[in-house]
Amino acid sequence: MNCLFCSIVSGDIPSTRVYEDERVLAFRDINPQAPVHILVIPKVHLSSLDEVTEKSSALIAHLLEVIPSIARAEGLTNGYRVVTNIGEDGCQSVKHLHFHILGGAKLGEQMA
Ligand code: DGP
Repeated sequence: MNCLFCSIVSGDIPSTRVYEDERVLAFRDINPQAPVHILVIPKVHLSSLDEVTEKSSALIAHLLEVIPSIARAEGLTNGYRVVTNIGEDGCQSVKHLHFHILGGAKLGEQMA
C-alpha cells in the first residue's frame, strides 16, 4: 500500500520523531499550524477514526494515553488542542489515522 505515514513509520520517508513505542509514533508536522504541532499515529494502517472498531479500541486507548505525556515533554503546561480530521468534509489530506497536537500559544477559538 502506498501510504505516506506508513513510509514515515518504516523510515523510508524521514521525519522528526518525538515519541515512539511498539504501537505508536509521534513526529513533528511538516507544515506547523502552531509553535508546537505534532502528529501522533498508530504504526498499523487505519485510514481514519471512522475505521476504528472494538478490535482497535485498545490501540486507540494507548495512543490517547501517550498524548498527555508528549504534551508534557513539549512543555505544553498551559493547555493544548487535539484534532483528528476525517474524510472529505473533515479535510483529511493523509488517509492514515493521525491526531494533531497543537499548542505552545493561545489557539484560535474557532474550531471550523
Ligand atoms: P490532515 O489534513 O489532518 O490529513 O493532516 C495531515 C498533516 O500531515 C498536515 O498537517 C501536514 C502533515 N504532513 C503531510 N506530509 C507530511 C510529511 O511528509 N511529513 C510530515 N512530518 N508531515 C506531513
